[in-house]
Amino acid sequence: MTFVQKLLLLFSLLAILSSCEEVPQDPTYLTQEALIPIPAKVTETNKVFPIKGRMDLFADRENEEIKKITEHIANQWEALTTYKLNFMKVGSMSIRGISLELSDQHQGEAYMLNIDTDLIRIVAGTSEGLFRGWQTLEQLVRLQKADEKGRLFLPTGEIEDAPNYGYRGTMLDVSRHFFSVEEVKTYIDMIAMYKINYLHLHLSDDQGWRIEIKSWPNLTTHGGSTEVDGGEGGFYTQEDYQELIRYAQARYITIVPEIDMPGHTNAALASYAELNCDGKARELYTGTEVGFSTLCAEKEITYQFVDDVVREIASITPGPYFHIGGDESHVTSKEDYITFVTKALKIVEKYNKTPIGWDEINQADLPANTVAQYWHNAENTAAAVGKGAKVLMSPAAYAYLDMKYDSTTRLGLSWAALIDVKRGYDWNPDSLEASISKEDILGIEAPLWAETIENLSDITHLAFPRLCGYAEIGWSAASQRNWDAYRRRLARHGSLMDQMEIDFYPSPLIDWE
Ligand code: TNX
Repeated sequence: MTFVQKLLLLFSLLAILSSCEEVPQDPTYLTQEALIPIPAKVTETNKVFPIKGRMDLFADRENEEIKKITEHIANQWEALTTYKLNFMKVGSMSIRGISLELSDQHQGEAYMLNIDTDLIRIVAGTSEGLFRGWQTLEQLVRLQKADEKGRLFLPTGEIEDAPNYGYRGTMLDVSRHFFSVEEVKTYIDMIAMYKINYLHLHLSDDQGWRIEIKSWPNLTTHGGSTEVDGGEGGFYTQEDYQELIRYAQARYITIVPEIDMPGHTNAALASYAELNCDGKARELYTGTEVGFSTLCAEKEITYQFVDDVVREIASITPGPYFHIGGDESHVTSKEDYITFVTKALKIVEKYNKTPIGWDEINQADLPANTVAQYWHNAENTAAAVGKGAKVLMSPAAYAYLDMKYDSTTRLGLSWAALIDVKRGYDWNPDSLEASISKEDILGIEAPLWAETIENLSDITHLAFPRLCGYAEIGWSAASQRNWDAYRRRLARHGSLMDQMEIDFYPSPLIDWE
């Protein structure tokens, strides 16, 4: 042993001795923690891990992905506990800490989180899995209350966890009302707490075009200049969009861009006269009707336009998906619709993205890996499955975040249903429709349309707490889900949402703590 090693050993021993101060004698119960989504398996060892003072974070920081995770964890840990974490190599000597370990025992997002009295281990097969384990640990820390002496402890035990579906998403409509980069970032932090891993941005609609397209600049300068009720609108530059992508990526959330076509295109039709069959530019629109606009399926320029838009967005989108919309094209003839959607899907493929469309796209020829997003028509969806498509479950009557909770809700719409917190939680994507079975389902997505919402607090009032339930449907197996138990866990998330400044709807169905 070298002199330095001896010295280190001495320091460690001294630190261990000094840390032998009292810890609570009462047993702890990791199995009783109100985690959402509920993990696959929890076992408890009834001791405590004290959150205090100097702690180390062991990880292989030569791995770039893991290095980014360690920085994220260190920032969050300090914000939550006021304590700093020291970065250390895996296996180095230490007193107390958190270690991140890769192991081929796990795959994808699966992870193991073991909390012992002086070491917390997160083990996963991928960096994504390590991050999911951290998200569970973060939530556990947030759920703890300090004791009379102001001390914080974590309950010890082990969590083995893996997701039910690989796609657990939410959609934000930034077209009907525009939301700033800062607002979307804050929302990303909130949805990350519940292991949501896809954020679908509805970037264009009749009321506004929200993403810069360099080859068609009027789309944003003119088409992005207003919103529902005539507010000033706005748009993301390509840099803004990439900043959102990076911010989401650091939380292991993938952005899915949507350009809604051939209907829901008034903002584009107002910006470029040549996209209209009659060659006349439309007026900008600030109402909330749907189904009155269409791109001109017969014109060559239309497909040049689609090609440019898809090419520019695809080139700055690292995620695998591109959403072409395709809903409610009530003024497009069926023949034109099929022509248009078939061509648009091919263009998405040409730029190496997997196409997603609302369930109406079943009418077109679908490339083999297409995703049909089920929102209102199960037959359409089943027909798409018959053509080889996978399904994203967004049934409006259960999963639309823009539906009112009850008839007194100030914000939101009610055309599909009133969706209280129980209705939003208590359904099963695998058995909702006889014609859609589990093996066809890619995952679940809860869309938030923005006709009635104008700011972050409006967003969170409709999204929370229902999104916590959709996150659990997406992550936890059906056998783990139970309304009564969920209701009690959710009650403990009131203070967690307060902590995160989530202005949620305090549903009377929950006995908030
Ligand atoms: C239907 S859902 C729409 C949207 C509206 C929404 C309002 C879907 C694919 N289309 O254009 O915003 O209802 O709830």
